[in-house]
Amino acid sequence: MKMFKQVVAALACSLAFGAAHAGVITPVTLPFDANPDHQIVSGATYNFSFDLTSILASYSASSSDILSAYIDIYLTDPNNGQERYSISVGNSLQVVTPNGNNHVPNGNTPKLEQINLVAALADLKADGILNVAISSISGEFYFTNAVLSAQVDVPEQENEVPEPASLALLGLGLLGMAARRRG
Ligand SMILES: [Ca+2]
Ligand SMILES: [Ca+2]
Repeated sequence: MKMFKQVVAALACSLAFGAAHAGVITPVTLPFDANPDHQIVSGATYNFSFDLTSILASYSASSSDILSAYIDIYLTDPNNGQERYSISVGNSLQVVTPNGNNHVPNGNTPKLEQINLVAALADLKADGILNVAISSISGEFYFTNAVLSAQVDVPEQENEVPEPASLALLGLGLLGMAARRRG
């Protein structure tokens, strides 16, 4: 029985060592493109989502972490005129509404609205999905595309070959056990 406990202790030590890997910080960029560009008229809302699991299949809130993230949203106003918009990120956890009455410069040169995720970061972390809603308060404009950029801490593969260090620890444990049996 004592010997059994020592073997278990040696194994537990080995396994604990193997599981203590730091994750890998992975920069991720996830594009979303409206093709053709999507016109958002006065009073209308355009909804879309980013889904990190589409490019990080192993992502889960319990095993991964998102250290930081931001989204770039590109808008154009080829029909010109004044317009005001509101962008809701993470189901209204963050809402951005610029000042002024001409939120998108007239013409085909895109306006970049960059939103650093703060309150909405938890929403993205929860399941890897982030909802974005672009609403026109007044006037019309076009949504062209958006990009999610994130620093994700993903775990290493679980089915990797045991590390030499783990095997060495296991070996030491077994040697120690053998020594005790002799002594
Ligand atoms: Ca316009
Ligand atoms: Ca405009």
